[in-house]
Amino acid sequence: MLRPQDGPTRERKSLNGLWRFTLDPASEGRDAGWWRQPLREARDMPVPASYNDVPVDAAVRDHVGDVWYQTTVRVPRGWDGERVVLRFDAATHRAVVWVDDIEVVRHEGGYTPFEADVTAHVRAGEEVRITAVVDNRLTWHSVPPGIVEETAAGPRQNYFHDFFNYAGLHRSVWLYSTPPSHLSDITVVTGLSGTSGSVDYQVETAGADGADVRVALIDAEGSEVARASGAVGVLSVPEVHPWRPGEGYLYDLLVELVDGDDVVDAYTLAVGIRTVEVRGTEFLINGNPFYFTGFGKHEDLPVRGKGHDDVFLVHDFALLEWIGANSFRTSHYPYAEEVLDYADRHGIVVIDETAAVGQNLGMIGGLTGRDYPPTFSSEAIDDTGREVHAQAIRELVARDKNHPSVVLWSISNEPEAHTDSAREFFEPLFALTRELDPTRPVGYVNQMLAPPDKDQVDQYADVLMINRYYGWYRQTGELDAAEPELRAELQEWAKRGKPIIVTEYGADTLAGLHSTLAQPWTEEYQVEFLEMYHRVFDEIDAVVGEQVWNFADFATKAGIIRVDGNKKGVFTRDRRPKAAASALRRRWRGPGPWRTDA
Ligand code: BDP
Repeated sequence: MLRPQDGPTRERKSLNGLWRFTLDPASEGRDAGWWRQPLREARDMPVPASYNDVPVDAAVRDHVGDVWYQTTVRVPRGWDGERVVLRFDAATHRAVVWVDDIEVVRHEGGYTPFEADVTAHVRAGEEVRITAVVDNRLTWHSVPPGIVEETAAGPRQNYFHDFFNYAGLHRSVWLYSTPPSHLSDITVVTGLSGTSGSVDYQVETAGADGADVRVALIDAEGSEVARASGAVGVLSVPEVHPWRPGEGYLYDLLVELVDGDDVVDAYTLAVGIRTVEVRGTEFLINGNPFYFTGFGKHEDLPVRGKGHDDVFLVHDFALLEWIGANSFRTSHYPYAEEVLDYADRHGIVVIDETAAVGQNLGMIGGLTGRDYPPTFSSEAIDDTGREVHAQAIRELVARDKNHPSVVLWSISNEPEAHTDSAREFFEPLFALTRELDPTRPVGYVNQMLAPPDKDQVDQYADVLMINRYYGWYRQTGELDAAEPELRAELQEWAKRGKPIIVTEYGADTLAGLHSTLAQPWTEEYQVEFLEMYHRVFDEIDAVVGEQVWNFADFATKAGIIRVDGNKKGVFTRDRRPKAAASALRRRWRGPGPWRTDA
């Protein structure tokens, strides 16, 4: 699926702004056909944003079930004869969309785009009503999973991950045009050999019998460096300027669908020429060992929740640069495509994660004292759940396959991994990911209950991604006791002969809380905690990355171990640095393996 783009043959119109919005607490709207008329008793709701925190209303914040969004849009006069597409960059967690009275698309999964060809339902110059019902319920058949529980006070959403279940239209909505004969997908795979580069490309078209494809590669200075024709081919780039961490050099691949001398459709794709490879315990980018520094992040902001925001996009990347981070993980779901574009342009390396998080009922049962069924079983995440997970992987790879910044797929965060059923669940998902993208390594993020002697899933992973909390959830406040435990476990993992990225380590820290003897929750403790981990990482060659949990404080559901959310941020939720920020900056901007040019 190609993103909407303005170009010589295509136009797009943003539907962002204030939509009409209403809750559907009694789940009446689908039966009553609420899409057929203007929503009754509706209020204004900005798009993109999570709806939860925008009105000051507990019924909205804690709503479980359907909400309805509606707007009208006038199709541009000039689009007569064009193909018209309605696209949602995301609707969390699932949606059905109508244009006037006609259902045009439905989609499962809160963090990947979907679209509908609405040409037959619109007329250039005329207005249409667009209605979307968005359902925030999490079930055993959603990614991530959850359970809706009926209580005397109404339905309650129970879920097993540690961030607030924000929902709504989190990303942009577009109406866009393409010619009826059009380019429908482009895939590139890049290579490097000495001073030359290559771009293997594959172009899909629709309704374009008899038309030809031609492509040209343009460098950042605007000069054409290679051209070819045919829907599949290879472009050779002598004296290539590679994309590399720290320098997001991009070429433009101009793809044209031509009929004789006529350009029927054109699309420009940014291409970074780089390679990724795992060799022994090394993670190589462009053949050079790469050491990941940075964070697990969240899409999380005051008021807008998970709504994409360009101001914080630019600000967060500025903070990454300030602190010397070269990478982040899209914990725990695919981020807005604007984020990946920015990472491409700025040479920031991305571990790209599906929304599979909280697939670990044994752990949750242990924490809550509740009895849950086995995670991967007919009573919880079953074959249907696995197919939903597989589809989430397909949509992630389809969306992000061309981003040079994406170097590693993470197919699940902290799932149960020590059981036979976990092994059986994940084996085909790893195989699927590799089949979809043979060019990038694949991994999953390991949790404490599946140490090296118990993990049954790590055998499928190219890279070991490990989250550990010695000194926080275990040996709380006892860094001297935590350090040997951490060292011993990492040394065990290192024997696997694969690269290790510690994808989470961190301590909740209340900004402004200080103590002379480092105590948990103080800024001093966070600094000493990180320093302890770094001491251990520096001793173990197989550790090729450190991503602190978390970049910034973030919202969670209420809980007795959360004070106004998770406070493991190195920055507060409004992006002020805690003491750990300067400590990390000293390390990551100082000498170390992360400074090697990849
Ligand atoms: C890990 C999870 C992450 C949590 C973190 C924590 O991967 O989502 O927020 O722990 O407890 O288990 O802070």
